[in-house]
Amino acid sequence: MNIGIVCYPTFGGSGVLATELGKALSEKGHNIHFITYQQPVRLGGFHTNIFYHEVRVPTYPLFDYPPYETALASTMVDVILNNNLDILHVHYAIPHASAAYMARQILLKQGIEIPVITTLHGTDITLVGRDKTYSPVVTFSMNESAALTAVSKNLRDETYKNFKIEREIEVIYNFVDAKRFNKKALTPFRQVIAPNGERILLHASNFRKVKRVDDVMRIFEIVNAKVPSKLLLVGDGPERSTVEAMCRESDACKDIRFLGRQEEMEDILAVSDLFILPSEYESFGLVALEAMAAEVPVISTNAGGLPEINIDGVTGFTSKVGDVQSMANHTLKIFSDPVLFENLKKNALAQAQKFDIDNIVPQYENLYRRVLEEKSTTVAVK
Ligand code: GMT
Repeated sequence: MNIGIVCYPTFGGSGVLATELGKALSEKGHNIHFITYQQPVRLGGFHTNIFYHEVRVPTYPLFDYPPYETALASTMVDVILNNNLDILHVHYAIPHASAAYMARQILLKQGIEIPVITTLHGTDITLVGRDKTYSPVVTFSMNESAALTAVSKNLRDETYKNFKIEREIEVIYNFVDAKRFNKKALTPFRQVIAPNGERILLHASNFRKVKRVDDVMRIFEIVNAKVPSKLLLVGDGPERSTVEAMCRESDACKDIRFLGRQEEMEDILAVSDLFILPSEYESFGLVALEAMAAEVPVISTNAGGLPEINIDGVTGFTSKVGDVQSMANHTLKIFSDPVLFENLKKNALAQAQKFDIDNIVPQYENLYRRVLEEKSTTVAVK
């Protein structure tokens, strides 16, 4: 199949997932056309059947807000025509689903029908999409998609609750390449970070408010006072300076490293003991799944779709949002009980394997085939 994939190219989970999906589909022989404003971060290297089409947004003094959605829809039209795309799969509803709707309408006038699949990832629904400013357009374009998928049951239910959805939302969970993330730790790397055999805690996010990185700091302070430990903070974003200021005031600061954005998460996970994700909301929590694939148990909240991924007492522990004492207690309990720790690691890997790339990518392929079959039936009836 010739498949167009539209996503945000940045470090966010939706872009990562879309990129990994495109790479996996290309390995299965499909031609993948990424349409986005920048080369997706996880794309890397040269792939014979992956193509990247950059959306350029010409500016003009009149434009206080350059019209990205219009540029995107026009680029979609060009890419579909030039490359004979069979299907367009957009990740993150805003503004990708409405731009795809526009491209589809333009092409219908030329007698070309391109089915659009929209995958909802989280904040497009829970934070941004629910805003009245966006809601009518998001609702309309979701309903107009040939298929609508959500990355967890929680996100599906939230979408039904908050929008007037007139069609089925299918759940296709996010995935991980379990083999790739299951790496052996590089001993010298671990020795540099934790020279005296300290425990290593890890958090990775885009440092937005929803991630509650300040709670990571509070959890670490409690743990660090009892167990020699180090904290690695991966990522960057709006809350980073606040958290760095907190760090400066803390006795634990000497044991904390801000690593900034990192591409090789598997190497960092390989030296980590526990992953901390105290988010206010996660539709899924792809980073938690990547941690599990690296046999790193997860201490998280029970918000959103997290309990679907991190099973309390099995792959890690879940607590109420903001309950830093509970998350710290769980961490200390794990560090004091080697049998529990080993079981959690083993279970985390087994859980990640259920979400392995080889199990999930075929679900998208089946969806594409079904949508294309439905399209040909509709055309035949007409
Ligand atoms: O919050 C982020 O990390 C970014 C955001 C995105 O759109 O890239 O992530 C959302 O999509 C990811 C991939 O499906 C999910 O794993 C994250 O849980 C989800 N974030 C939220 O729901 C806050």
